[in-house]
Order: sequence, then structure tokens, then C-alpha cells
Amino acid sequence: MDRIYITTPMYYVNAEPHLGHTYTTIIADTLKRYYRQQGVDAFLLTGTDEHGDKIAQAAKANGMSPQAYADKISAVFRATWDECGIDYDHFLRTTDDYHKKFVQEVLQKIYEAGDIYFGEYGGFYCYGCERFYTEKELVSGKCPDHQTVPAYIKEKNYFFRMSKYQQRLLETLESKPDLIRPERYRGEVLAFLREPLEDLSISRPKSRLDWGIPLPFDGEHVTYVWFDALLNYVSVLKHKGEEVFEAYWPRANHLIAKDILKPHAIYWPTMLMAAGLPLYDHLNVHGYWVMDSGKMSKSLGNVVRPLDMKKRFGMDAFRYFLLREMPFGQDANFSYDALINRINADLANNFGNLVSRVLAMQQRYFSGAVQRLGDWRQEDTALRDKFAQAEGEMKQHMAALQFHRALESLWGAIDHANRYIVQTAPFTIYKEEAQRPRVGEILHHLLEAIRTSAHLLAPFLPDTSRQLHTLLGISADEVNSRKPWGSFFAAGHKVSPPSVLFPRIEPEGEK
Ligand code: ME8
Repeated sequence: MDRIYITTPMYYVNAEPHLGHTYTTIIADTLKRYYRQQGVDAFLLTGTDEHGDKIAQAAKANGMSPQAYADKISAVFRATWDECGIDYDHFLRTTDDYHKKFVQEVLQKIYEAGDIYFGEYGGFYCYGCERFYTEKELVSGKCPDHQTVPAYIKEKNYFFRMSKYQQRLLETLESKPDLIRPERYRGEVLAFLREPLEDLSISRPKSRLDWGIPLPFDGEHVTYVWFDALLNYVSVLKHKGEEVFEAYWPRANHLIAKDILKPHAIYWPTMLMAAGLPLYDHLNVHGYWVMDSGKMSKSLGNVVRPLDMKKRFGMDAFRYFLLREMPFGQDANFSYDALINRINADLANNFGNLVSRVLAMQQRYFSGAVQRLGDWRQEDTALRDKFAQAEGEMKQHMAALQFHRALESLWGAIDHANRYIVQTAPFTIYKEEAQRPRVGEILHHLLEAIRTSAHLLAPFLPDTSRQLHTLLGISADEVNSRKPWGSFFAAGHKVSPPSVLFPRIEPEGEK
């Protein structure tokens, strides 16, 4: 059986879930649902990253112990994903015992193999990123991501011989062009690897930071948070048993934004090499959501919280916007205007109207009973073919993680269905008694268009798809039926009267 292992980053518990975390988690969920629908066994991992300076500092600022603080925020992440209907298979916390144990086992193994040594290091440390920067990487002396001046830290640490694996990583990237995608991020990593790679400091002295996993070979040091967190992708599978590990590793598709490209594209593969494990299948890197071209921040009061979005717009409408608006790999702008326009235009008007017109006519003309199909006319075949074409295109776009293009293709078919109504004019020809059987046929084809949409939409808008199946009177065990167009509905099968799928949104002065 085909399998895929999909992961989100383990989110830091120093902030509550916002738009950015939600986007990555939603695309992960969409991919999982999509692969499942294709008959692929998919496992989705998400969770929280809880050790390190950043969390210790946030806990302190909140007057809590790091553990109590991590417990609290991690629970918020989990509850949020539950509320959002994210179909994850496992929620990992880097403070889980099995994870800590695995990190120590890997450290011990790499240490014994001679790839970890003790040395002194001085460098510019950004707490926001939890990593050292070289002078060259800083922009006007500041961290390019956080725009803060990093602290200069000099201390004795353990180092991972990352440099030893530079050549092998470079060769792997050259021989596997889709290991890191889209291409621009692969290009960035290749450029980086053409410069000498430094070894990675992987410990912090306990005297400075004790919120971390102790090194198994030196109790005076704790593990650097990235060396700890990255191993989550494997620790969970090992925890579930050797067969689970064998089944899903290395079929990993990691999903991240560009902020954490370096740890995932350089630290992680070299760590896997040193641990004697095969590399992941793909590292999939998306861009940033920006707010009217600025950064989302608490102090600016423009943080987008997923549960607020669910309440105000509905989860599926919010999902639709995120998936439709961002071309995977590029930055996208979040604005309430754009969100409301898309919901009103694509969901309420275009798709919502199609469904309600068809169900209303079916009700009014035939009391909801599906009519028999006669001979197909050219426009009927064209409608069916348009949906088949959309499905084919969606497959290609999903393989390239182009969610927005997949939805665009489907909406092309939905537009076509709306035009089919105008072209065939069932509401006009119904007036002639002799034309009534044809009206029944037209509506039958339109119900097929809605049934096909419900199927193709399921990974993207799962609640809407369920609602559509209910309206169409399709039972749970029939939802995945791929019976050909025209042979699903028996004559006399009852569909429901319309109900509003996507209410029109009136702006309320959001910015
Ligand atoms: O980096 N636009 O956690 P984190 C798009 N703990 N995506 C965004 C975003 C934005 N504006 N802001 C955040 C960490 N994200 C580490 C990961 S993994 C072993 C350890 C999303 O809480 C995006 O997925 O800072 C990004 O990579 C991630 O949140 C960073 O989450």
C-alpha cells in the first residue's frame, strides 16, 4: 500500500496559535485528506516544541515554571486544532518521555561514533530563532528575521560535526532535485552549501539554561533545542513501534515556512546521516503570510486567531481563503477585504448559488425526486467532461502542492455548471409541458456536478462536503463511491431542499 507521512513543524509554546501556524496545519490536513481519498495511507503529525531559552524566558515573564507554562500553551494548541477539525494522527510534545529518551539515544550514538566533540565557541545568538548567526548572515548587525541585535555569547559547548556531511548533503541535493521544493528554496540551500559549513553547537551549559534534555554523556549540559526538536519526526514513529517506523520512514513530507529552512534543510539531513537513517522524501517550504505587507504582531494588535476566524466566517470559508489565496512557496497578503470578497464571490455567489438553485428547482419541479436520464446532449457531455478535466488538473496541482491552482481548476468546472444552467434554461423550458422530461435530465446532470464537487472538495472543505452529501441524500458509505456520472442517482431518489451553505458576509469594519 502506498503511504505518506505528513508533518507540521512542532510549534513553539511561547505564543498561541495564529494565522501562520494555522496555515501550515491546514495544508497538512488537506494533504492528508487528499491522499486518504486517493487510497494512500497517510499519517499526520503535529505538536509543540517546548524546550530552550525562548520558552524558559516566556515562562519567566508569565511567572510560571517552564513545565507548567508549556503544559498550558501546548494544551491551547491541541484544543485549537481539535476545534478546527484537524485530522492529526498524533500530537507530539518535545517534553514527552519517549521523545526525550529517543533524543538521548541518538546523541549517545552519534557521540560514540565520534561525531560530537567538546569545544569553545563565540557567536551572535538570536533568542527568537534559537540559533547562532554568522556575522555575514546578520543584516546591519541585526537578525534578519526578528530585527533584533543578537547577544554575543562565548561558551564551552558540545559540537556536532556537521561539516563532515556537507559534501554528501550537497551531492544528495544535486541528485534529488525535488528533495527541497519549490526550487527557489533548494537554490538557497545549494548556495549556502557552496560555502564552508561550520559545525553545530548542540549543547548549552546548565549553568546558563537548564530547561532542556540533559546530554546522556555530560549531565552539566542540556541539548540545544533544534537538535532536540528535529528528532521529533522520528521519535514518534519509533514510539509507536518498529513496524510503524518502517511503514512511514522515510516517506516523510515535511511542511514548513521559509523561516526554518536552514534547520530543516541542513541540520536535519546531516543529523539523519550521522544517525544512520535515510533522508526524508520532501521538504516542502511555503512563504509568509503578511498583513498588508507588514508583520503580524501582538503589539500591533493585528494577530489573526484561528478560532476567531472560525466564529466569524466559518472554518471552511477560512480554509478556502487560505488555500486559494497563497501560491505555495510565495508570500501572501492577509486582508479582511480579500477574505470577505473571496467568500462572497466564490463561495456564497458562485458555488452556493449553484447548489441552492439546483436543489430549489429539484424541489419545486419534482418534489425533490431525481428524474431519469434520456439521451445525452452535447452540452451534457461537455459538463461531465469539464469536471473530469478539473479532476485531472487537480491531481497534477496537488502533486506539486499548488492548492490554489487545484481550487482554481475546480472553480472552472463550477463556473461551467453555472453557465450550463443559463444555456439550458430549465426555469424557462419548464413552462412547456413537453419539455419537462428534459428539465429532469438537466437537473440530474447538475446534481451530478454537485456530487462530483462534493467529492473533489472534501479534502479542502470537509464540513461543506459532508453537508452536500447530506443534502444529496448520499449515505456515509456511499461518499467515496466513484460511480460514473449518470449512474449514481436512481430515478426517484430524493434530495433535500436547499439550505444556505455560505451566508454572504457583510464587512464589519475589520482591518
Ligand atoms: O519555528 N506565515 O516554531 P514556530 C506563514 N519550534 N507561516 C507561518 C508564519 C507566517 N507569518 N508564522 C509562523 C518553530 N508560521 C520551531 C519548529 S520543528 C522541528 C521546530 C508557521 O512556532 C510556519 O509553519 O516559530 C513556520 O515554519 C512555523 O509556523 C514556525 O513556528
